[in-house]
Amino acid sequence: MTPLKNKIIAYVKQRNPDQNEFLQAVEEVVTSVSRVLDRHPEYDDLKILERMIEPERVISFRVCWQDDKGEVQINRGYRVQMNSAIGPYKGGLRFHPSVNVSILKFLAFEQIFKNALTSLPMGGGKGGADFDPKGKSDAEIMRFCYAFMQELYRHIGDFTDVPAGDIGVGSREIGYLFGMYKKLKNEFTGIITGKGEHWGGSVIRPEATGYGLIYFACHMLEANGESLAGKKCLVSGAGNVAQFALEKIIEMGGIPISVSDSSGYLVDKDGIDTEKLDFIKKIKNKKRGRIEEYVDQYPDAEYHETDYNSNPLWNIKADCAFPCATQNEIKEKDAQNLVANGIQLLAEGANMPCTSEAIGVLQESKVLYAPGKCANAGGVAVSGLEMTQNRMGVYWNRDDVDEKLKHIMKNIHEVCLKAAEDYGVPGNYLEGANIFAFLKVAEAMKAQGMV
Ligand code: NDP
Ligand code: 2IT
Repeated sequence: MTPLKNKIIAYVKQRNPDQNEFLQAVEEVVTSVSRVLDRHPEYDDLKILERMIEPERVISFRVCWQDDKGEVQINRGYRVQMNSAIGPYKGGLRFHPSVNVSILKFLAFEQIFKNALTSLPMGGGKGGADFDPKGKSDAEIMRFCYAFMQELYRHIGDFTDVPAGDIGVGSREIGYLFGMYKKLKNEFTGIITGKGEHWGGSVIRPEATGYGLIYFACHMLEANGESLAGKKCLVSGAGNVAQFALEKIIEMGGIPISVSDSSGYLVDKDGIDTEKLDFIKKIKNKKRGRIEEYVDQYPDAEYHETDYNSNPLWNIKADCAFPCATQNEIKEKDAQNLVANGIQLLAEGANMPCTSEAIGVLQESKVLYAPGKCANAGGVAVSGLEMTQNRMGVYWNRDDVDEKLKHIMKNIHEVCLKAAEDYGVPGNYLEGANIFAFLKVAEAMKAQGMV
């Protein structure tokens, strides 16, 4: 390890004991930043990285609500306002029982870099609650969202902090959250993105992360004289990001052969086509049903429960892999399996789905690898476009937004490769993304002084 890496890791460990996910996210960035600091010692003198690692504000609050049986329930709500150097805090809300400060800090830290890459003026933030939406009635979801917003509304605003969705928070939850904000403040402003098309939302926001991921992957392949046509693709997850990644893979002529959820994974060697994808949406979108139900309709497909130590999903022969479920779902052994089966490309739809050991295996084996902060930035990019539309009071149609999304993903691809080239690590998307984004945010922090 370099002296800088040692210093920063020791510092983060000492100040944030037990925050393993946050430490992992920071560790990944430090190597890239040391390359920058060699050329820009002024950022070291100003302790820019140390400042980026310290959230500007962490808000933690009680969320008290009543379930359908009349019982009182208590959850923990959070908002991590990480960095506002280049714009208002921006990032999703996650409702999942695993949510804690370490996970939200890792997500908020990644979001600083991702948002900087979009070329739009957005700072980094993330929030959520340790609430489990699984098995909850619609009325319970509504009461929880209302209770959550009754505290969060004090801390957000269209020029302060603009949340959106993430795991467990989709269009239904955004509707309830926005409704309560509007009632409390008596104003209709763009304080959250992912709204419905007819009440301030942007078309293509639901599709944007999955579509953007596949646009990005196509650029990676194109840069290597290849295309997605005819390529077999492994996809994990079956939620928002996975569904629209599948849709775009099919449109681009690729052949998706898997999906998964927190119970298990499904392989359909004949390929998942549009009709089968519609069935997946039917299973997952209303009631968060189990992906296992797919085999009732398509008995040639195989369903298996997941083994968390080494997930057999990643041991299926394919050309491209798109993890779209959650953090650390691809471990070292999974990456070794992917490589042994000749995988060409892995682009992250989820945030930090590969452990650092897994990334090491992919990079050593020269697999085309793109981290979430560049490959899944399409979602927050269209959120940024939604903010612009809200402020201007305009409506952009599907073609307008899709064109802008394509342009943004192409630009991210270019700036990552250029930064990687400039800093002597050609073709390395991870280094390129970190270097480009760090430079941009660091320059803004330097200009704004010691705030
Ligand atoms: P959804 O809640 O819509 O879907 C999540 C999917 O992943 C579900 O299939 C879920 O299974 C599965 N999953 C969740 N947690 C686990 C777990 N611990 N183990 C195994 N499977 C799990 O979320 P999204 O699709 O929105 O988010 C997926 C990933 O993409 C996350 O990492 C998120 O941070 C990232 N992301 C999302 C963006 C967005 O715009 N929504 C933007 C950029 C990144 P089950 O149904 O059983 O819960
Ligand atoms: O991880 C992410 O980029 C998101 N969950 C989307 C954030 C947003 O503000 O649209």
